[in-house]
Amino acid sequence: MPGVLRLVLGDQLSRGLSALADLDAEVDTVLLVEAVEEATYVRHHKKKIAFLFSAMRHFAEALRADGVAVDYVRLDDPDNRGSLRDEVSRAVRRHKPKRIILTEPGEWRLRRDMDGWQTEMGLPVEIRDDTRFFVAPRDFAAWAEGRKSLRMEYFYRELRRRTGFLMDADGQPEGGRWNFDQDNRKPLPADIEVPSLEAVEPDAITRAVLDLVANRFAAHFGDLEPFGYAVTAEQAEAAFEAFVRERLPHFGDYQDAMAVGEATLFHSVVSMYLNAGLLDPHAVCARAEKAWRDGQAPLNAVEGFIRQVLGWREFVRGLYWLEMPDYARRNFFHARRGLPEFYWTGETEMRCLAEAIGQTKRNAHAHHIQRLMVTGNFALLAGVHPGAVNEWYLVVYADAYEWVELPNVTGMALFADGGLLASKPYAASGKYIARMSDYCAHCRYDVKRQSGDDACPFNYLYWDFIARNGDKFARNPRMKMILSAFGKMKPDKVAAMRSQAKDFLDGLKTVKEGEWRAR
Ligand code: FAD
Ligand code: DLZ
Ligand code: SF4
Repeated sequence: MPGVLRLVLGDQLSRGLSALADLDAEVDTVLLVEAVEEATYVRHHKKKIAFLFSAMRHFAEALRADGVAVDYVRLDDPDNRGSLRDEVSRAVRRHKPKRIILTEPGEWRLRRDMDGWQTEMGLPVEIRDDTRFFVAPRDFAAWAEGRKSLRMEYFYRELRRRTGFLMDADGQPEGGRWNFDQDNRKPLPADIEVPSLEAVEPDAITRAVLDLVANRFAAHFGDLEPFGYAVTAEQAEAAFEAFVRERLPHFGDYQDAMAVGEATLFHSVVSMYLNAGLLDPHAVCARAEKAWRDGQAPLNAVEGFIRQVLGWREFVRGLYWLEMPDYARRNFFHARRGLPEFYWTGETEMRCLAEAIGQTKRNAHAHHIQRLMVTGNFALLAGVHPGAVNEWYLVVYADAYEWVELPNVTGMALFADGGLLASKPYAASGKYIARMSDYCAHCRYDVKRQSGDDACPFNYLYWDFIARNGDKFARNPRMKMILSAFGKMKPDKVAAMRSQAKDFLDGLKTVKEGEWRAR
């Protein structure tokens, strides 16, 4: 009897996936494909490819152990034609299924491609909602309908009410407030001990994948080894438990802090597991809430964590599907510059950037404030083309898929959507970085100086950015104070900063526009 061919993508490694919901192990086949096209449509970080391939292979093994028929196409299979579409087509010829079932993918380009599959394959293709998220794209669209502006905070409150997370018996937010962000901006005390992340020892499956990636993707960005990420749901759950035990209690307080040599501080480092399906967003929110109810972590930490997963993660996904495909072309400030070469090498005298990029190269991870206020902020101030910035972020992070990467870069870091996601640009001078980190104390530049040889580039670039773009946010009430401070500056001071900004930007070695498109 012909069964169903069920496709599972590399970022859909969940046993509860909608495409597997009514699996009949007697007749159905689950298909997983290592597709060179998925690994190279942007040239993903080596560690990201290794993480996904190893997690895919482990997922396939676990299904097989449960008696499920799995057809797993390896990258080095001589018959592998390299794209998901061609491999599904080939699998249809092998298995002659009655239909194909899959869960909607996380990227628009693939979703559009799938529109043609039914005709091409000549059999029904059923695309199911991705029920691992709290909100379906159509429900987000209904929420957004008719609203003048879309703000995460209101969306988040609705989800708190709907899910009951951190709500009291009277339907009010626990602690009397929806949001404890004000309490979550402490710089790191010098004497605090930061727990280290435990690495998972690569097993035989991971070692084979590491060899494959070393051979096939040697020219891609990033360090492949040491590799210590979790590659199974059980390992990811253990990593999350370690976070709850050791780092969640301080997560809120030091959420925005940065420190030399400290890659992850009190962050969870679970985004790659959540996005690939090894962890379940409902379960991690429930576990974090339990930690608060059991007295293991304070409310500001737990609310902060739940807000990221329930609020931001869902909000950016809703916005992505609402605004695509136009969203990928937004460029509010008409930024044109190529990406500075140091984004690919980490070689810069600016310590904050060297730290964030060096870490990214080693770990395929950097935490939120580094992504937003260091690499993102610099790209915003320097006027780098959003296409080039988006490509970099999509390549370098193990958690990056366009549904989550694009709104964070285009909307949050670059304000390239003109304020759809953020109410004002997250532009900042070196003062912010000095307040939230010890980077400046270890930098050749002087964060207190605004012009002159040793002046921190973030300072004069910031005021040059305000001078260049002030007219574009003149009516934004949240920019009023800055514009007024700028208006009061002495003209010769402004001229000195702008001239230094021009020299600095002219001297930047960049990857030219066009070149990044070809990568
Ligand atoms: P934690 O700080 O411990 O936060 C907990 C979880 O909340 C994360 O694992 C993540 O799932 C979720 N989360 C937190 N902030 C966001 C956010 N703004 N949007 C969506 N989810 C969020 N996150 C990605 O998952 N993929 C990306 O490609 C990505 N690109 C980003 C690019 C820029 C410019 C910025 C500013 C942020 C980006 N983020 C992205 C969001 C955030 O930086 C990462 O989710 C976070 O740093 C991952 O580390 P963590 O697991 O330790 O997070
Ligand atoms: C990111 C990625 C990579 C590197 N490789 C594969 C792959 O070989 N096979 C696969 O099914 N998925 C892969 N992925 C994840 C897909 O790119 C992802 O499913 C889409 O971008 C949609 O989110
Ligand atoms: Fe970065 Fe400026 Fe501080 Fe140096 S002085 S670390 S460039 S903010």
